[in-house]
Amino acid sequence: MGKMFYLVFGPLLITISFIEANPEQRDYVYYPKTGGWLKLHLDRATWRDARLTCAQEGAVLASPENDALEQAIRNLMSKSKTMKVNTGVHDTFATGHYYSIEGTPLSSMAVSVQEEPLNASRTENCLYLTQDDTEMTRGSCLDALLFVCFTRKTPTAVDCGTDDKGYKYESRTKRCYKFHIEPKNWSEAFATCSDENSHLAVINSEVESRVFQEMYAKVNASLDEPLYEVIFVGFTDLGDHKTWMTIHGQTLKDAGFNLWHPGQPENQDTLCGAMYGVDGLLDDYFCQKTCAFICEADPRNPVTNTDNKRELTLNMV
Ligand SMILES: [Ca+2]
Ligand SMILES: [Ca+2]
Repeated sequence: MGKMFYLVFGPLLITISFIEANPEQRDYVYYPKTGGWLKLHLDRATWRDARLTCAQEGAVLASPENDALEQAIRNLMSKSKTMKVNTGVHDTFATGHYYSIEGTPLSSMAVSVQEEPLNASRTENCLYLTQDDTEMTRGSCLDALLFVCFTRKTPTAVDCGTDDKGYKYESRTKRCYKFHIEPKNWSEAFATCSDENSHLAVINSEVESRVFQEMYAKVNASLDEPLYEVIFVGFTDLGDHKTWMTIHGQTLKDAGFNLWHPGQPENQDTLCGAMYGVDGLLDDYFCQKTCAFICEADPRNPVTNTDNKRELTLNMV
């Protein structure tokens, strides 16, 4: 029976362990103070199933082990108008001895539990967190509730905040970009990025200028017909051919990059912002003419400056 079992189910077991090793963490939100990512599951589950679901995602059923975790859980609850969630705190091992999934005793947690008489059948082995109460409440582990998973692990991919696979994370600037080859005028380029839940790229540093220069060179090398020499980026002239502002209302200097290509700006009928592909320096270009452009997105779970290990991992994605 054992051998037969393996022959039939062996491949399945391998598949399952593969999934566990590669948690799908796209929906996780990074909370810096917790040192990890949290996700509110909007499907109700019993405590057992909730614990299993989190484990399959490489996470644990979240508990308010400290202030940061409690605030993060409550933040997810209030954002989704969730009144009550199950937590990982339970006493299923020994009645009255409450621990989190990770083994932290209730006594050392930031939040206490409501003192109330235990029910006769003593089935309230799980602790719930509710929006209206500062304390946790006892409840049945068999009730199906919403729940939150928590993981300190690095997500398998940075969430660029868009489903568009064309966006790639750039660790040097900690931003996501998509290079659009199809030429569009400046306004169409702006609208295209906006439709993709991003914005026309704004150059905020010499590093970012170099990143765009490299993107231009790489795309250009892959094409049979070379790109035009400039691409649109996110700044315009307010109309006097002197006052250049980014699409976020900053002067170029305040935005962090105001180096012009030699001979630019030319101050004619050229009111839209562009960048020379060859050197990453600024140009003024005709708004109605068409050229390639870059869209820029703010990742939802950016890496922190202090966490070099995490950043190294992300560089390999
Ligand atoms: Ca930028
Ligand atoms: Ca020009």
